[in-house]
Amino acid sequence: MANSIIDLRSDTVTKPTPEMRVAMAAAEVGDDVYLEDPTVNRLQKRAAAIFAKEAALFVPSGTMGNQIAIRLHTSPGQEVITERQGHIFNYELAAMAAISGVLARPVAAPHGVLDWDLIRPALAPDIYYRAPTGLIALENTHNMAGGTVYTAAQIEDICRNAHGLGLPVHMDGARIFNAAVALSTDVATLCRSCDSVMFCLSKGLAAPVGSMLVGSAAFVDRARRVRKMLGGGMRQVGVLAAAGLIALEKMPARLAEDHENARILAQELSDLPALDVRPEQVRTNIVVVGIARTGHDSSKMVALLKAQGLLAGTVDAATLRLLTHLDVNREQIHRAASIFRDVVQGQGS
Ligand code: TLP
Repeated sequence: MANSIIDLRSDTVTKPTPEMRVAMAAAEVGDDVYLEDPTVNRLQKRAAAIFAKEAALFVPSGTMGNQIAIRLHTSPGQEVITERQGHIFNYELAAMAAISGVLARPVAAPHGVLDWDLIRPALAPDIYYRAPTGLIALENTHNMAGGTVYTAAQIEDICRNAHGLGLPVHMDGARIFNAAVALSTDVATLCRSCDSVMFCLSKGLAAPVGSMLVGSAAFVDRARRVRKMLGGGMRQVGVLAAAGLIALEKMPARLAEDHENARILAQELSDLPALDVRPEQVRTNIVVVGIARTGHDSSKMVALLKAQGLLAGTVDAATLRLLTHLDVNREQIHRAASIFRDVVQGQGS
């Protein structure tokens, strides 16, 4: 039965809440390319205020938000320092090369969390045959490393060093509210020193579509032009912004529940010797599961779990990724763990 499927592939699968649907139907709208959509304008104002930045821009996706930022912070022929498992490096179709003419300089970091000692050696020396470093891009929470978090102090240290060299720092904060909740802080504090921040309304915050790009007024003004160039200028988009406003105002408060579910899931899976799970490293809503000892690769494992009604995502051939979210409850978390138990013990194959 379709409704008995437990979908832990991503928090992107969340459906808009009934309150969002009502707000979408009632949304006041206008042509946002003329800056005349009152609901979009309200959402942008609120996002800027919550992040304590001058301005914000509604964009169709996290990818577009990140790529607009890269385009604005860099010049063709430069490099962007990113963590080796980072989203902008691995999952955005080489867009930084295609759109901005820049090259990623990936740096591996424990749990996906960079620091200045790791970044320093990756900075291009000032030699005519090396591509200059143009930008440092951080990811908080770090998706593929398992929802790991940068603290405000770690971010500030990177920004202070980067700014000392005249380098901007962009935050891929697709799940920045998860990080803030895990750290018992707020997003403004976490992103205080970042030159730009992208965050998603459509992941754990459950809006159907949309992300925000936040920064200075001048940056957002230029970002609006690049968004238009990329085909992201939208018209009566207040119908989406209305859901985004509810996502922004109301949904962060429930993320702790997702984090608790992720910890419980990790704990239960760690009882299975065939799996490699570290519950103590689960800080937010992402659980990575090493499956090398099961004798199956990720695609086989995903198929076996799916046959039992559990949808899982993959990081690589030996690692699965499970995300908790609004549309999965505690009972389903226990059931997911028991499906894993059956599959690794050979009863589900
Ligand atoms: N992440 C998706 C997939 O693309 C992997 C997911 O299911 O987690 N930054 C980060 C850190 C992300 O996790 C994502 C999406 C994005 C950017 C891009 O957002 P969208 O999908 O809106 O373009």
